[in-house]
Amino acid sequence: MRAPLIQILLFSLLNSGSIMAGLVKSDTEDFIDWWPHTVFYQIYPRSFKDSNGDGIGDLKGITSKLRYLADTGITATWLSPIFQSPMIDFGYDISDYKAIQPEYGTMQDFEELIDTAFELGIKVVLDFVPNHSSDQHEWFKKSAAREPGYEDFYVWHDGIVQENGTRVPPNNWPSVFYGSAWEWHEGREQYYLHQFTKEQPDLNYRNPKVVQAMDDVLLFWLNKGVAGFRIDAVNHLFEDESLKDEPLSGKTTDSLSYDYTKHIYSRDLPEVLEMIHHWRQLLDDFSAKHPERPTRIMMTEAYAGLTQLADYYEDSNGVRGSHLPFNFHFITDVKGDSDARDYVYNVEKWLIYMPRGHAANWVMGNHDNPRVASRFGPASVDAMNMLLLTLPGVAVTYNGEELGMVDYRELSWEETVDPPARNVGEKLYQEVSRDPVRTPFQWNNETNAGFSTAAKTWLPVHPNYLELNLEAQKVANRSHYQVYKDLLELRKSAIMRVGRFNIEPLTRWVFAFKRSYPNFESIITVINVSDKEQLVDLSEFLSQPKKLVVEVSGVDSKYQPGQSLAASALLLAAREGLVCRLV
Ligand SMILES: *[C@@H]1O[C@H](CO)[C@@H](O)[C@H](O)[C@H]1NC(C)=O
Ligand SMILES: *[C@@H]1O[C@H](CO)[C@@H](O)[C@H](O)[C@H]1NC(C)=O
Ligand SMILES: *[C@@H]1O[C@H](CO)[C@@H](O)[C@H](O)[C@H]1NC(C)=O
Ligand SMILES: CC(=O)N[C@H]1CO[C@H](CO)[C@@H](O)[C@@H]1O
Ligand SMILES: CC(=O)N[C@H]1CO[C@H](CO)[C@@H](O)[C@@H]1O
Ligand SMILES: [Ca+2]
Ligand SMILES: [Ca+2]
Repeated sequence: MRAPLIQILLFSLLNSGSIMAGLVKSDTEDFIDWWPHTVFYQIYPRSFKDSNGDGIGDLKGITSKLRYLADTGITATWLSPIFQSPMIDFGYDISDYKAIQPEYGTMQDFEELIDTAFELGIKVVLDFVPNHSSDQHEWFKKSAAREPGYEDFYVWHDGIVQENGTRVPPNNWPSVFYGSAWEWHEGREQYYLHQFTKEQPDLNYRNPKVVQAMDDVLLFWLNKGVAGFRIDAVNHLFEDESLKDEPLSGKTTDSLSYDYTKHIYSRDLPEVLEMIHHWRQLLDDFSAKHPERPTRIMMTEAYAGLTQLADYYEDSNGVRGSHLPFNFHFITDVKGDSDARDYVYNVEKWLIYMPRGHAANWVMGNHDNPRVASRFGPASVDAMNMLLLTLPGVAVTYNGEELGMVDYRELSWEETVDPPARNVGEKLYQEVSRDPVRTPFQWNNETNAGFSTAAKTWLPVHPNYLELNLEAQKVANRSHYQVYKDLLELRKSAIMRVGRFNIEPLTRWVFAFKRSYPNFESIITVINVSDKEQLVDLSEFLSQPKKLVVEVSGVDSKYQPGQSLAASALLLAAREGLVCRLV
């Protein structure tokens, strides 16, 4: 029933030559491909499910929960790093790109994960961390020892000797995680660059051998059946060869803080785009060679400007790059006190900058940022999931957001393990720690929320798990989880895939958007981002004064699915969202 409807819509679309904002497709194949309308569910492996009772999540644990993803209606997942690592930055410091971290399992466990995912119709995307390896990687050890072929695998420099004989780093660049971005290496007697922790030396992408070695890594995992990669910190790949001092930002006098300089020589260099194009080509070539398999895709992580992110999609010469440059605006540009205009502006600006023929994407959370319930307040959980899941294009959900999990802000200094938090010390750790958003997934009300049978888990479980857990939300009549699931069900309808899109602020605090297509019932999402009840008139927005029928309502809503509403006077509770069908 679903596929033919899409074909009909598609056919009429192509014939009318019309173009829809958000999910515009000039090209039929892309349009019906698996990825432009998918929800990507981010799994943070360390905290998802522990299968062997050591207090640390693992691959067998993930495999055992893939059925949960499928039951929820999730068809794609991206996994934070699962590769061999000393775990200084919890897997973002890789010591062997082709091996599984032993505490997470074996290569066989990974193959079983892929097979099970395949059976359940779930695509698996891996995290690719190209900017830096671990200092425990063979390449770094060889490079430090100046072994032939590896001398220039990393960014090395003698440093500068001052008049009184003191040696200092080549420039003033600070690391993202606090402190100088340069570390003296006793063995090689040179400084090496590290944009993150000192245990994460930056690879040198000006060396073709590094590019080759990384291509090899990508092909290795593609051959294992992964659907693509999410590329970490991509805008940090290149540094200006002059290694000049960066101008000061004026934001802080602390020369060790990342905010100290304007990162004009260490971030967002034009060469980044060339690398993205190179990897896109590799993926496209692989996809072309394996037409029986799904298209292999690339998602990129960069907190960068709109113009740049738009160029990642496709540059001014029409060269395609990242399928999905992550759109973090709901994390960075709207806050608990944002009004309706801020939301509308954030949606519109992405659609305006995104080149035509691409899929929009919306990221609501990840393992680096506070959770929705903590950023916007627990009352906003359903409305934010409605926003995320009814906008056109791809949605990215961080694990636990379907339950409305809350940051565990009360973690003590002793319990804190996140490197940037440890770096800034006991007084300031709470301001930067990412541990509160990484606590174990809350499956049920048993020991450790059903995450693990261990006496102690790697991060403590949030004590609210007795009430807030999946099992409870499954049996409850209404819950965040059920709202989430209903929204995924609604996404399956053709209108959500191809419907034209428009969005408007109705009042200072309420905005609405609509997916519509001639002869189909439109879907309307209305959201009140204020802390007070709001009365709105939707008639003008809807243009035809028809009847609204509730499709999905929040946990505390007085409206029930199926209930009819008058468009001219709709009362929304504080932070309420509502998804309706226009009949
Ligand atoms: C050398 O000079 C720098 C300032 O240029 C100063 O920070 C450093 O402490 C001096 N070192 C010695 C050994 O005097
Ligand atoms: C634990 O969860 C189960 C299933 O949701 C429920 O039946 C039981 O009452 C809960 N027990 C406690 C102590 O909350
Ligand atoms: C679900 O709703 C029914 C009827 O409205 C009620 O009797 C029942 O107690 C509710 N169950 C829970 C778990 O709230
Ligand atoms: C969102 C995200 O994945 N952030 C990562 C960016 O890269 C650094 C270093 O690899 C990680 O620490 C972050 O978690
Ligand atoms: C009129 C009104 O509702 N104002 C409040 C709406 O919610 C925001 C965000 O919480 C408050 O700042 C306003 O005072
Ligand atoms: Ca384990
Ligand atoms: Ca770099």
